[in-house]
Amino acid sequence: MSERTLVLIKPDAVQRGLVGEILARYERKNLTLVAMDLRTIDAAQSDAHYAEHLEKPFYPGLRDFITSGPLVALVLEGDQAIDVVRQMNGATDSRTAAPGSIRGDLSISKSENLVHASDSPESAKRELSLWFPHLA
Ligand code: FUP
Repeated sequence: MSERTLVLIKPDAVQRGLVGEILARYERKNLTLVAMDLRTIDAAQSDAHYAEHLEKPFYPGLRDFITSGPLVALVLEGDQAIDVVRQMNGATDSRTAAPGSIRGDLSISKSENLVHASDSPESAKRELSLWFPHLA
């Protein structure tokens, strides 16, 4: 079943010049690029996006990081795109993420882990309306 998922190519990836590499992987997988925007977000957008993490001890650092510079927000579409993109991104902690995944190949950090992707249909719906409210 075709799905849409919200992906962020995070500020560390932009800063390291990895946007092209990461985007190319999603394109080669034959996911459809529905929307793409380079933007720098403020603390309010971070709080809304990471609502489930607001009280976590790592959140202040995460908010500083995600607001530290431009990121690229994407909407990707394809058959089971939510799970497919999560697999391509790899485990949250890049140090243990599988080789072949974006995090496993390109990052060695648990916090600066290059990418975000929606983790369920419910998250995708919420995140798509938060980041791209003009899309249906
Ligand atoms: P993920 O769904 O893989 O992006 O991971 P989570 O929703 O669990 O965490 C969101 C972000 O918080 C991660 F991308 C990195 C950051 N994080 C930390 O910095 N430290 C932690 O201990 C856990 C998560």
